[in-house]
Amino acid sequence: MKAAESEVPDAHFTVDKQNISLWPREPPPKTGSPLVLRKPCTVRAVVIVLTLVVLASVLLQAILYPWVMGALSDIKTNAQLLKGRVDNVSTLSSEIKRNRGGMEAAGIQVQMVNASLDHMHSQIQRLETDVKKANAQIQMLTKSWEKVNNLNAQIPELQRDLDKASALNTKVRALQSSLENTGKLLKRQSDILQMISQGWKYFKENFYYFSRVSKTWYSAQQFCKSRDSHLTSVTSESEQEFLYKTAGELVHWIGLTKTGSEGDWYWVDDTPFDKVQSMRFWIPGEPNNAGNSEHCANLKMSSLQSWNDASCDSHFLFICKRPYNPQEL
Ligand SMILES: [Ca+2]
Repeated sequence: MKAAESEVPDAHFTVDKQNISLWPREPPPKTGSPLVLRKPCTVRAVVIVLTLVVLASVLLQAILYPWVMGALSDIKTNAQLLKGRVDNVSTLSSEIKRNRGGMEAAGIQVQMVNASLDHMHSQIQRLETDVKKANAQIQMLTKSWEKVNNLNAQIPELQRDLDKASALNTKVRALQSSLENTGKLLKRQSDILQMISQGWKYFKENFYYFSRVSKTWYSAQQFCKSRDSHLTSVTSESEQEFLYKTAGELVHWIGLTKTGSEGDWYWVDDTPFDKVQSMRFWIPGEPNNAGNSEHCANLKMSSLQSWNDASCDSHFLFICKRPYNPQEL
């Protein structure tokens, strides 16, 4: 090649008046020289072609470069977009993975929710059953309430009947009490009549028996005891009056005696002897304990002052006294 370059002079290029010339490094030949025009046409054509090629190449470069650069820029942009999309796809993939885990958890929760829904459904069915039962009970209660209302309406009338019944009951009790009292009175009358028929006399809740035979004081007391009584005691002026009037003018033993020749007087039926109150019933001057042997008392006079002390062995009529006791008769 170097040898070829050394042998072939450098060519120069110029454009003169629409004529393109190619010549060696030496100064260019003067125009209009007939010697230069003699170079072979082939070389000139080649040079022209080459020049055209170079020009075309330059023009192409000038034309294509911006397009290529733009294309490259677009490619870069597309590549960046692609990279971004790839990144997005990667992000989406990771998100999908995370969402998949979330979906699984959500699936479990959905199952749990389904189980809860089933449970709630069964509870709702039970509640429906309970509500039906409650409705049935409400209907029964309503019917019962209607019955109660009907009864309530009858209450005033029943109250009036009850008041009447109460008043009647009060009357019945009064009648019953009256009847009981009447029964007691009848029994009392019957008892008294029975005792009177046996020779007893009745005075202020006591029966008195006036004997028809004479006895000593002791024998008389024994007789009275055999008939559930004692020789009589005297505890009031009215009783004294009843006794002496019934006895008439006849002497009767009464139940007053002494514990001894010098003892105190006492009633044989255990009635307490009131010495002071009894002073008014003695005959004036009595008791004189004549012969120091008068230790029993009798009813001697037909007056309030009628008592006399006499010998207990003397024989006189006597008076027995028996309190009226409905339980004993
Ligand atoms: Ca006397």
